[in-house]
Amino acid sequence: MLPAALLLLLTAAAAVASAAEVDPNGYVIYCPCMGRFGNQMEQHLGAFHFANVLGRTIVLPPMVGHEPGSTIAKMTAFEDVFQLAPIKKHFKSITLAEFQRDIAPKIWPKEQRKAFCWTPRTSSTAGDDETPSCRAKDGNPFGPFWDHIGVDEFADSVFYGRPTGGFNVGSAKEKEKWMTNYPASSFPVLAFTGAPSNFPSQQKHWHYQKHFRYSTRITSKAKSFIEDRLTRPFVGIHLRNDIDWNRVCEHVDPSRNLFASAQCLGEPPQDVMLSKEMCLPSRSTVLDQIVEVVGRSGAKSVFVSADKDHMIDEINGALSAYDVKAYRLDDNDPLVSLAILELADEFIGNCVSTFSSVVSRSRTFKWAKPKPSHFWGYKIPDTRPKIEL
Ligand code: GFB
Repeated sequence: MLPAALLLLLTAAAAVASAAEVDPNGYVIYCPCMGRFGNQMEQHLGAFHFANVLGRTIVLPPMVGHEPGSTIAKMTAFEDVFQLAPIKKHFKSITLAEFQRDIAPKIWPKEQRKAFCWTPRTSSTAGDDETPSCRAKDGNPFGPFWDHIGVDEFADSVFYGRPTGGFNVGSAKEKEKWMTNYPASSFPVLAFTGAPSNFPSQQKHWHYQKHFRYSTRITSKAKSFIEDRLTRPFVGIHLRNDIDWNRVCEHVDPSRNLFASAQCLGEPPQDVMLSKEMCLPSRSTVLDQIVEVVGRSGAKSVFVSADKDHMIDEINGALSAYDVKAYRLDDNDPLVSLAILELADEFIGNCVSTFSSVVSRSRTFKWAKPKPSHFWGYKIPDTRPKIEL
């Protein structure tokens, strides 16, 4: 038996050895405060790029969840959703827990915590003499997010819009603006009230999706479902048909991209124009396309992911001639659904939805051989010369 004093010494030494070192290039932390999972993924792609270019360490942010009936967002640790190893291999990053334990106490004391936002945020209750502020903790999910990070209040606000022109750091000149205005020596932590990235994500950043691999818990649930319930080859489909989606599709303008529609139309949109049918496909479009893809690919089963109506009976009716059946997850877990969809042999998604775009990007970039993705109501234009008979 080791004497207690020696044991204590060894434990302390082990803790010191595993403590994260301070990065002299500084840190980026941000709230992915807009939208739900798909929207947040769009924000991560640009924000991770931003931190990479500045040479700063990314504090891996929790995913912000909105549960029905709750007015307080629920935070899920990044590492409960994604594996850390592939992320750490490609991005200088640190978990929030490590940042809070090892880094924040050394370089981010309360009186030096500055919130970064584009311009001051006004409030309806503010008087004329109120000091301009990011009001970083006002509202949900902002307040719950920074509470979770351990920030009771910010000591000051920094409005980066004018000095930097934004978070595009593609050119040396753009990067230089950030380096000179906000050097790590005086700004060790850039704490953004919203992600330092464009929304939706830019095509040039889509390849980063390959580093976001779902946690072992999510992946093993997905693989078990595929093994136990589905028969390969299988078609995975995403139906976005809850009531909130109707309102989004009212904004369809054929001449412009909407949300994630660059995933099928390109950036800027090419050839095909965005249509209401692509955003909110009719039941007959959904059934016809499933039958078409099943027939062409020889699929033996269909996995349906939906936020509201899975249409299982209708799909089974349409596929009765093929002896192919449709299946869904009993608990409708969105993350397990995404993991199944990215493993499907064929995928039909919603071109406008960022939930679908997580899948289509994963399918294109995650595997050695890209997997095909199709979209409701979208037909690739036939540019082959017509042969007159
Ligand atoms: O992921 P998301 O940002 O994509 O938000 P969109 C949609 C959310 O709806 C998902 C749920 O994160 C899920 O919580 N959801 C959607 C699903 N499809 C499915 C599904 O197939 N299965 C399950 N289980 N859940 C945008 C929002 O949605 O829609 C915007 O992010 C806004 O903030 C707009 O609300 C109306 O791009 O599809």
